[in-house]
Amino acid sequence: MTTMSAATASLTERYLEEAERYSAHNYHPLPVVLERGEGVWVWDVDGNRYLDMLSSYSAVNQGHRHPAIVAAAKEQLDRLTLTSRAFHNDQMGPFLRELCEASGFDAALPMNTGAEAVETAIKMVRKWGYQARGIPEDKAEIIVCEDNFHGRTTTIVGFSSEAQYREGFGPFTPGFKLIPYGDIDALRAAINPNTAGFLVEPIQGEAGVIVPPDGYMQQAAELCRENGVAFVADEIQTGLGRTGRFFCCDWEGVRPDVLIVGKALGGGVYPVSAAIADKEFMDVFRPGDHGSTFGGNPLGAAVGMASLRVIRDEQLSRRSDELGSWFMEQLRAIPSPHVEQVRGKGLMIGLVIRESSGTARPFCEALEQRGILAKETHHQVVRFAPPLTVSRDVLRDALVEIADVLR
Ligand code: IF1
Repeated sequence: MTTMSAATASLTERYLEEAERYSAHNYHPLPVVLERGEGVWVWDVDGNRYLDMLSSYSAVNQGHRHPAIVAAAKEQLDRLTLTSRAFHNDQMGPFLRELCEASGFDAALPMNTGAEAVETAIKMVRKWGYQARGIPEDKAEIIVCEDNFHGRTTTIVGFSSEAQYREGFGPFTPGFKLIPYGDIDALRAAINPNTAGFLVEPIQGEAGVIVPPDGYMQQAAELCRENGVAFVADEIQTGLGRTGRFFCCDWEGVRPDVLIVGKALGGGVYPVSAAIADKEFMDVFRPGDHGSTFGGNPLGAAVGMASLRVIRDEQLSRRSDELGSWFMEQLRAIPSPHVEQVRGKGLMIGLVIRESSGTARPFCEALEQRGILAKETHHQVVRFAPPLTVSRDVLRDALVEIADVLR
């Protein structure tokens, strides 16, 4: 148990009060105030150490402040940080080359947040639909799945099936069609001559780590290919080693038409995202069509290169695969009346709490008291997604605490 001394407890309280007073109330964070991170560990202002089992929703796959990524950032900070795309810089080209070579595509359009890269993919696929497929102007449709999460812009929440993400933010962008996740027949039925693309998460993260039936991604990609529909994989959360392969699509040998990456591309140090595709799709963009003040900036590019190299050099995908399957096995072996299911791939894991046992939040609060930071999603699911650099020993120690809480 970690205890707070009276004196320092006021430190946490003071920070909590200040955040409560000055911040919009758009989150319900656990009452922990972090001040330092290193590897898989973070420390709060009272000196308590926690194992980070969220990794900022998979943006910290390389661990907090990975030395190689921090060094690359510091070096670039001392050279050049922002030029805009009105001029070239000496980092963007090399970064995009490494990103394209690592992912196996012709070209990439660099952005910053995941939502911006998703919006980029939406514009790319619509314009491709008009130019290459002859879809009548303003009639392009993109199929998406129920329980999707692709970001928080008004266009993206407009096709969310989660009422709270839409409430009060209308009117929304037309041209999106919702189908059940994992259902090939629903996809087949939804495709029509105006369908430009199908946008899908290989595993639905925010929905609670929903793994589709085996073969779903492969069959969906095949169906899209047969119908000339662009297959767009949102790997912002599942990508870059998280599920035990470099991309989750690799589990089924699927090569999407458009690949969207973000989060860990910035190594937990700087926002870096991108839409990646072959020239058939990428070349719909002409100068001035689309852009971003920070997209492709030299600091993000230097960080992005270092982030990719760490994933490769430390074989984070293989670690995620091996440690993830072992960890899920151990979680399933815990005798607990509260656990309905343990699901996921690699170190992207969701532990489902039975409704009869209440919600996942109290379990997350109990874990916090034991030095483990995990976050619930959608009431019943405790997400376990540690940095992919985590060791088996650390996970073994965590299992002792997790088992205690679950009992
Ligand atoms: C929040 C969770 C939510 C994503 C996928 C695009 C984006 C995300 C598959 C947008 C972002 C974040 C956003 C953050 C919490 C977290 C999240 F799924 F990871 F748990 F919300 F659902 N595609 N996911 O997961 O990327 O613009 O945020 O860089 O909004 O609360 P972003």
